[in-house]
Amino acid sequence: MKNIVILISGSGSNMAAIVRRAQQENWEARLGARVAAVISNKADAKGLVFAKEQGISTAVLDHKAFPSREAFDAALTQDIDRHAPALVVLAGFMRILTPGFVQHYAGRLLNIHPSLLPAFPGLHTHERAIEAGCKFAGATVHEVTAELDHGPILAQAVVPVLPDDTPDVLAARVLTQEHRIYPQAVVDFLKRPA
Ligand code: NHR
Ligand code: GAR
Repeated sequence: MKNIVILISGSGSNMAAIVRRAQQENWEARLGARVAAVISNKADAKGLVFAKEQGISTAVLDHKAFPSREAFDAALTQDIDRHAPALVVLAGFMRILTPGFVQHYAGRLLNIHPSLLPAFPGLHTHERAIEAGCKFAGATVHEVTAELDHGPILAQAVVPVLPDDTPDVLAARVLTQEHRIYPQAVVDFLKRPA
């Protein structure tokens, strides 16, 4: 069985979209894959409730309890590797990961970023896209490398930026597309020849 471990920090709607798609398409039988665990760096992440309801193993690892990024990432690696994952999925995970962590999961670590990379890596992407006068925005699924939001692009979706958009309104429009392309990118990854 290919185990998928999903890391979240917040509402976990991308995680939920992946879990639902796995159920609808019976990934266990059809792809030999399952979402084995959901791990959050925030105890109050809403996504944890959904994951528990689905009977998925959950864990919380508070980054503030660790003296350094390296120490947090080492503990996170231990929690993740309990599940011997074929794939680790960042889904609204808000901590930058150290080069050692990224190296450990090289080739099996995906992220979704709420912009059309290479435009607007980092935070506050919707505000920056509106501020720049962009007519289009979107989301990008990419492989995670040590350089933030710069790994190989696997999928993108485009949405218009409308005249009266606020960052929240644009974020919601982008998020709808994220829920479509992220589960598909995971399927595509799982179907890759070993
Ligand atoms: N780590 C590496 N090495 N490479 C990437 O491409 C990564 C990554 C970790 C997370 C997601 C990313 C995004 O899609 C991601 C990609 C957090 C921050 C950030 O600045 C930036 C980008 C992303 C995630 N985080 C602050 C930090 O100090 C904390 C912000 C907060 O807690 O709200 O880690 O956008
Ligand atoms: C998503 O829009 C995701 O692209 C973005 O946060 C949202 C998480 O929503 N990720 C980042 O900004 C990473 N820095 P979700 O928790 O409902 O999936």
